[in-house]
Amino acid sequence: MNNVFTPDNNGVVKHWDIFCTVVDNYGDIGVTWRLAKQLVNEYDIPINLWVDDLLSFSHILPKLDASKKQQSFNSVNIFHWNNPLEIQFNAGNAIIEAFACELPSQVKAIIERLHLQPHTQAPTWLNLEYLSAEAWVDGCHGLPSTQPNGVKKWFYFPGFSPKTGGLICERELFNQRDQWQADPRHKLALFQQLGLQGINAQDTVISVFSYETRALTALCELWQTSQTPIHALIPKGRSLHSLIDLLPCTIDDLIPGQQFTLGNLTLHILPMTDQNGFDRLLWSCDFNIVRGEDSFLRAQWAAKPFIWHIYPQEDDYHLVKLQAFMQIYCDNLAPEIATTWSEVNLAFNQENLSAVVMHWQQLNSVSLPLMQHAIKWPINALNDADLASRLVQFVNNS
Ligand code: TRH
Repeated sequence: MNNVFTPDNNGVVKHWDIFCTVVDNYGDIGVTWRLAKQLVNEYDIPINLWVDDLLSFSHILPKLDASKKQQSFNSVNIFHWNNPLEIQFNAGNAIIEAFACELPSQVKAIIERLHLQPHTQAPTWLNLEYLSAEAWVDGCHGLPSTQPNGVKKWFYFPGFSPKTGGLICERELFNQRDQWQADPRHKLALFQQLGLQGINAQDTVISVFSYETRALTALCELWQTSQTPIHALIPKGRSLHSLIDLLPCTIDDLIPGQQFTLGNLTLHILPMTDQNGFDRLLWSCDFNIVRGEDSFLRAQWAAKPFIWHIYPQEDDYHLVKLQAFMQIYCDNLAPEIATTWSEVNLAFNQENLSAVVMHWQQLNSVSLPLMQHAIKWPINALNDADLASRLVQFVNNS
C-alpha cells in the first residue's frame, strides 16, 4: 500500500512524518498526536503519524479503529507502524522520531540514500525530546549529532525559555479557554454530558489524573471531612489503585459515571475523552492533579492551580526536574504562596502524607493569589512563540 503523500511533478515533497512508540501510558502518543494536529491545522503541513500501539492511542482518540492499518482523523494520516513497515514510506521535508524511538531500518536507509544523492534535499531528521525545565536544555536544544550513516540528526528540546524549542500550544487555545470559563453553564453542561451527577456551580471540583500514590489516599481522607462539598473526578486508571480501600468494588467493576459518597467528598468515575474533551475538563475544575508531560502542560494552559505528579525516574531524578519547574513557576510569586504551592507538590511526589495534608490545608489561605498567578502564567511561559512555530522555523532553516 502506498502512503498518501508522494512527490509532485517537480520532485517537491512537503509532508512530514512523525514516528511514535508507546512506551507506557498515554504521554508519548498524547504529545505526538497533539503536535500532528496542530501542524496540519495551523501550518497546512501534511502529516503522517506512525504509531506502534493503536489500542493505547484509541483511549485518547475513541473514534480510532485499532484494527485498521491506515486511517485519517483531523486531516492527519495515522499509520500503524509495524516492523518491517507494511506501508510504503516516502520521505518528505522532515522526519521526527519522538522521544528517541528507533526509526525503522527502511526509513533510515531512505534517509541515507537521499543524503548521498547529489542535488537532492534530504529530509530534516529530528529527535523530539521530553519536556524539562532544567537549565541545561538551553545549551542542548538544536544540537546536531552525526549518525553512522553520515546524516545529521537534530536534537529538539521543548522547554520554557526562549533558547529552547518551546511548548505545545495551539493558536486559539487561550481564547477558547477564556470563552469557556466566562460562563459557568459550560462546566455544568460538560459534567452532565460526562454523566456526572449532583455537582452544583459553587461546589469544589478537582480532576485527578495521577499515578498511584498514597498521597492521593491521604488527600481523599482529608476531603471527606471538608466543610463544603468536594467532587473528585477520576478516570478509570492508575489513580484509582490508591483509592481501592475507599471503593466498594474492584477497579475492573467500576463504570464511568458511577459515584461514591464519602462524607463531604463525592468520587466520580470519569469517562476518558479525546484531548479536546480533556482540555475542557481541566478548564472546568477548580484544581487539577495531573501527571507526565502533556496533561502537566494542559493544566498550566487551563489557568487553574494544579499539582504535578511527575513521571518517576531512577535515583529520584524526577525530583530534580520537579524542582527546576517549581523554581521557574514560582519566580515572581510572593514567598508564602511559592512555599505553600511547592511544598504541596513536593509532598505529593514524595508520598509524605502528613506534609501533603498540612500544605493542602494551607493552600486555602493563598487560593486567590495562586489563582491569579495561574491566570498570568501561560502567557509568561510561552515566551515569544509556541513549539510548533519554532519547529517549523527550525526545519525551514536547516
Ligand atoms: O500518560 P502519561 O503518564 O504519560 C507519560 C509521560 O508522558 C512521561 O513523560 C512518559 O515518559 C511516559 O508517559 C511514557 O501522562 P501525560 O503525558 O499527561 O499524557 C496523557 C495524555 O492523555 C495527554 O495527552 C492527555 C490525554 N488524555 C486524554 O486525551 N483524555 C483523557 O480523558 C485523559 C485522562 C488524558
